[in-house]
Amino acid sequence: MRIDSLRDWIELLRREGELHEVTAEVDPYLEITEIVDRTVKAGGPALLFRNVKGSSMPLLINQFGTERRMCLALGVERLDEVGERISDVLELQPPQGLADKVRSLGKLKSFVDSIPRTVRKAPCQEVVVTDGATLDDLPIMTCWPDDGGPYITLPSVITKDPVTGGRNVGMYRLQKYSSTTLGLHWQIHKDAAADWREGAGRMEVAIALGADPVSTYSGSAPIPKHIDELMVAGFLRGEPVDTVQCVTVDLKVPAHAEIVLEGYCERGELAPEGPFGDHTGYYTPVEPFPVFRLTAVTHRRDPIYPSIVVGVPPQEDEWLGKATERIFLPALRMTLPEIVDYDLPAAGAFHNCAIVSIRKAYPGHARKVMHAIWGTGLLSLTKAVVVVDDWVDVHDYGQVMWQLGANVDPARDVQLSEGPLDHLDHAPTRQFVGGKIGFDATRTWTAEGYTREWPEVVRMRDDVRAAVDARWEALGLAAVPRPGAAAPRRRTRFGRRR
Ligand SMILES: Cc1cc2nc3c(=O)[nH]c(=O)nc-3n(C[C@H](O)[C@H](O)[C@H](O)COP(=O)(O)O)c2cc1C
Ligand SMILES: [Mn+2]
Repeated sequence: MRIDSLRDWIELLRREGELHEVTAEVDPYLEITEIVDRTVKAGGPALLFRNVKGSSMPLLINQFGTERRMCLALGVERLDEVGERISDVLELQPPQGLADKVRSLGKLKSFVDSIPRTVRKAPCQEVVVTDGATLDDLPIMTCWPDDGGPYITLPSVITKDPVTGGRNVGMYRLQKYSSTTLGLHWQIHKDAAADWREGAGRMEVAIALGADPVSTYSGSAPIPKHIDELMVAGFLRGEPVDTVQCVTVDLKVPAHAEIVLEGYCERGELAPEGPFGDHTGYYTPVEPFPVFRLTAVTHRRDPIYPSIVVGVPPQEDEWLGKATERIFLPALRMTLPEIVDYDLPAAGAFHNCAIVSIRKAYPGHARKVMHAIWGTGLLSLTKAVVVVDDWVDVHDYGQVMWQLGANVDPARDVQLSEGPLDHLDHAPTRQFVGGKIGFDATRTWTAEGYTREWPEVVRMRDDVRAAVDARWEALGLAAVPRPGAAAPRRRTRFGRRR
């Protein structure tokens, strides 16, 4: 089924038993957060609140809160499938024979077909309000007790590069200052912040709320600046995203969005933004950010408002982050083919830790990979890198701890460095810069100075395992789940069918 809009998506969630509707009145001030926090941590359904105090709009939340729903949104069985489709295109070789040419054309076509279309008439403009446009009709949540105010938490913030004219879509939270102004929390390393720095004077901004789930997701993905997130969304959907020209600004927005906020900010005008209970699990402090001034609100008839809560992990954003981790593995392998797999623990807020398994081929290889991670896109903000051998399951944190404990000599295997850190990281003494640490938990080679014999992992012989397999039922052990392997073997959590 094609999911062109948030409504299609809600229908799909309902049919799949993944949606719970709440008709009782709920308060967008703290109460929804408490309900959602419990629901997310219990692996519960998406929630559609029909009756939000102070607003006539229903509020959708927890749409991405489980692996299954993230897969449903992307139309895949496993998150790795998406990466595989991308690597198909990335690894496109000059075609050899005719059959090869046809196949390559198919792959290229799927790329060309990803380019957003422009439509004249769009659902998101069924209702257009310019005079007297206000944010007061939206059920904007105040998530945590010490938050600086209500925040729009799941927006697609659309801006244009002042030099190239290229579009950017970013998921940046927006603090409600007044009926017509918002704080634009694009952090220093993000693309919209670059759009802001590189120009002068007024900068137009459009904010889409409630786009189709893939377009929404794309705003959270660390896509290189010169690539339009909506094109990536089109590729992931297998269907281009329809866009429409805004009414009061020169920007195009997803045509099927529920609500669009049009406006601008003036370069040079900043206002205090924060505090906000963030995905680090801590409040981020008050800092100056640009001010969005509303010029129009357009929306569908009976719009639905989308929201998300972040806070002490795990939260709903875990699965947006995991989708990104899986989708970007092939791109990472383009420059680092030695990487077998990687894992960014959600509990490490994604940027605090990366576990990487590699096919080690030469002395010092693990350190090369650490430095590469510290030099790649937004991954460069990673604080700790753990490198393990190819057979280790990076998603099995028990196995990773085992390797760290068993293989690391802190006098030899720790690499300290320095570099940029995440905008939200409160640990470094100075904001934005600080230390990096790498752990080489791979087997140490003689060529790396190891003077003893590195021991073998304790593994059962294959013939014994096969014999026990054959006897399992006869031993009356049918009810005991058969372990995948007695010896460490790769088991990809994201490769499991559900
Ligand atoms: C729920 C959620 C909220 C986010 N809030 C912010 C934010 O307020 N500011 C920010 O700079 N990044 C935020 N991010 C991360 C960005 O969306 C992400 O870094 C994305 O790559 C930014 O787009 P860009 O690469 O085009 O700048 C958030 C991500 C998620 C999943
Ligand atoms: Mn971008």
